[in-house]
Amino acid sequence: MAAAQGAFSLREVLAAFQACVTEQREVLLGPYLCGWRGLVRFLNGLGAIFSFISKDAVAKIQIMESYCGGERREEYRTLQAMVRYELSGGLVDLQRRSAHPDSGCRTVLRLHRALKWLQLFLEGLRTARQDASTSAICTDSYNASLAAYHPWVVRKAAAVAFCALPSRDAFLEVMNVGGPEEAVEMLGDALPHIRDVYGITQELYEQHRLLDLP
Ligand code: 1PZ
Repeated sequence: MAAAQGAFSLREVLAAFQACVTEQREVLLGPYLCGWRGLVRFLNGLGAIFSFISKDAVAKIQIMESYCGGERREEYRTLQAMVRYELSGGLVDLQRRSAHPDSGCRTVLRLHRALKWLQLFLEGLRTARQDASTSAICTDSYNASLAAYHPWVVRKAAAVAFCALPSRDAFLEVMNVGGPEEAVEMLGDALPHIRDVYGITQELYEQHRLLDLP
């Protein structure tokens, strides 16, 4: 597999999520987006069949990067600052997409929902038997998370793409972390940080009633 070549390792990608959380339990958008960039790179290495997924993820990452590098970049340093700034400025469409179709709040919400999929998928991968099917793990994690937010046609396309996933051992190998045991150990180290980022974001969005943004 293409992703197995070169020095690119999922270890560094997942480490970005560890770097997200500050001492004040705020989520830094810089490393958050860096983590997503790395995930997309990894996904692209798995084959062209996943490009409809990575295209959408890239579009969302780009929206966020333009805020983070834009005139109001100070307001987009952390997720907490972003929510405060966008809500107080009336920059979020709460009912339907109209004046602010690409708010940071609604864009991050899509990535946040996908992070739940990632968490479940990596947990599944870590704890599954050696001969387990990656596509089954992926399907289960997707059905338990993101699928609820996707229309039928996207769910169908996702189901087809999942069939193209390699076996668990091959998948652990393309992660480029070392042998399967090392990969499993790395996942064990990385997952608490992903759960943490997810949990903080979920709580923030719950508090501000942002979990259903159109
Ligand atoms: C290793 C296998 C990878 C499987 C990834 C599982 C996720 C499947 C998601 C398929 C959806 C892609 C099509 C785009 C859907 C969009 O409509 C939605 C909602 O956005 P809106 O239309 O409201 O603007 N987009 C999303 O839900 C974001 C999906 C991001 C997925 C990122 C996956 C990263 C994978 C990393 C792999 C290690």
